[in-house]
Amino acid sequence: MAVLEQDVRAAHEEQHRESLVRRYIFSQDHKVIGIQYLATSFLMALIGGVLAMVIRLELGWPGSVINQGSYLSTVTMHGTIMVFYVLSTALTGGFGNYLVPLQIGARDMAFPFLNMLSYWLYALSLIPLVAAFFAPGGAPMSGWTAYTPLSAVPQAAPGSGIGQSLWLLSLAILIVAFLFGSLNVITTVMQLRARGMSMMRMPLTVWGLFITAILSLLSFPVLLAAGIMLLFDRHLGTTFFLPAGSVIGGKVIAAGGGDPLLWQHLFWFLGHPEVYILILPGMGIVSDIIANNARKPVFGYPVMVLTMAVIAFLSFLVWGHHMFVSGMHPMLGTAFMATTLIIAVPSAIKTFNWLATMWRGKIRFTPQMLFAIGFVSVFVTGGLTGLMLGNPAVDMYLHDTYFVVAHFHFVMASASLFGVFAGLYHWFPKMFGRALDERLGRLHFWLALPTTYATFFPMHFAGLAGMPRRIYSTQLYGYLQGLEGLNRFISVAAFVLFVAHMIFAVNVVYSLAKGRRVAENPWQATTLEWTTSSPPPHGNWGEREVVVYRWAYDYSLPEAAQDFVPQNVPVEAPVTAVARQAGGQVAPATG
Ligand code: HEM
Ligand SMILES: [Cu+2]
Repeated sequence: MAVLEQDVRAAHEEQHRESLVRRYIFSQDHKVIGIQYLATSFLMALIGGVLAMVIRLELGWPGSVINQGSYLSTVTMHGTIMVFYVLSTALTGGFGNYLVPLQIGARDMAFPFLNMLSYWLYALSLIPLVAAFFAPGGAPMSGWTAYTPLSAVPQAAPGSGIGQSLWLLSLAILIVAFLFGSLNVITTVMQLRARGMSMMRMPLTVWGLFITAILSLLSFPVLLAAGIMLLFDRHLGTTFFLPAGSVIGGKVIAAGGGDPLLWQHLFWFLGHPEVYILILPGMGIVSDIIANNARKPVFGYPVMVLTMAVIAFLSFLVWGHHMFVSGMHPMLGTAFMATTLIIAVPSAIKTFNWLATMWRGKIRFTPQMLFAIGFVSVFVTGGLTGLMLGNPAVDMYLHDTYFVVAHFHFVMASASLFGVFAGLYHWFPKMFGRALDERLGRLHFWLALPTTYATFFPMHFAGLAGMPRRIYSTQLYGYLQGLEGLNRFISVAAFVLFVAHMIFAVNVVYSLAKGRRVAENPWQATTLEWTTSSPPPHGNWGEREVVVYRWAYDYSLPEAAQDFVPQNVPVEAPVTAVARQAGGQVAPATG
């Protein structure tokens, strides 16, 4: 007996010695991993943001900073970093990890070790990515879409050498991280929901992250396979993407039988679902924040779930709208037009429901609510130009112009970034026990919203005037020279936008140290994460067993004592029990 006890104590002490590293670095706690994902994503956002500033300096003042080659590398790395290493990771890795177990009443993810591995693969993928900047020939120049043959033939451009291989290696590692993460989210939602938490009682945030995980699991392997095939083309002599008789730099390349269009098909088969991977979590987050701040149930909850599922399904059938000018048969173009335009229907229904949720609500204009409303605004703005681009006859003229750049910076870049900010203002208090400063938050929003429009809206005009994307100067062609003023205006707006987002960084540092301390439920919200301490303990719920009795949107029930009833309050409970069960601060009864 004594020996056994000693063993147990020794093991316990060993755990304590390890605990600092185990708890904060190689942690298997979903909350720590979520915060690690968020923090790393923000570090990457800083790099991506600085690259954007370099791009705008060059376009505002042509010839001032970089040459044509490094301009292409800058654009490529900016797009790659922002799409894959900032927005995807912050939303699925960050919020996915932090929120899914807490909102369904689980103690952790289904596979904590796989979860830790997922984060560390992401961290590992950053090494080849950053190394690409320093490779001989520099970073790749083929854009975030890595179109072949530019990305397939090492001698095609300076950045097509080692830089491109490092880029592919990095992305392959990151995709494995995404796949581990998606498997975890799907299994956790299917298997670890608390008693009473039926699927149709889950908050829309969880629905958004769950559907996104399914989407990732089905689409990312295609890009992984394509990336490996491209690495084979580059290093092992295959020619999947290289046609016979290609001439590069005056020399015929020894290659035969491949097709560069194959890459476009494989890339966009992932690529379009990927843009929805970036928007669906935001849609869920924003739905919950709007309900919480309007003090009303989400309008049309089952329809909100259904439309997310429909959007996800349709997103596999539209990839050809990125290839209208690739010489596809007009009948095929028409088919892709039809599927593309049909996606507008569920998107419009969602927008209607967000507005209906706010309609006649007692709206609190907290920073998270402002960013949620901003999300709806920029999403609609970008969605409308999507409808235009979805027509092949229009897209013939607008493809590869700044009009497309405007479209996806509204609907993808700005919308999902606003979703991330809304989520951070909302859940920061849960993560750290202190709220972000509201005045700084409002300043952040009121500076960011107009400058987002001032930056990206004029790009429509540049596009209509024929300005191609990925061009490093307005001085190259006579017909572009009239666009110098417009571009300078865009650049100045972009600099202010950068400053606006820097206010957020200041707010984070300030609030971590000095922010208002909050109890369990500062926003008087209904979902489960607000029924445990801020931050929640390891295991989330202590000794308590979580039981769910109602959906996530019991706001302003006429018979309740206050204007919200948390999900763990029994339906037949007397009103006084509501306050006790809810824990934390409970609002005084209103009217
Ligand atoms: C919800 C979010 C959406 C996101 C995140 C998104 C994202 C994007 C991105 C990133 C591109 C640029 C691809 C590139 O050339 O590099 C793009 C292009 C395009 N988008 Fe969207 N989009 C969204 C919604 C829509 C909608 C609702 C439609 C149509 C109804 C649409 C139609 C198009 C079309 C046709 C193109 C191709 C334009 C071209 O390259 O010429 N998008 N979108
Ligand atoms: Cu698309």
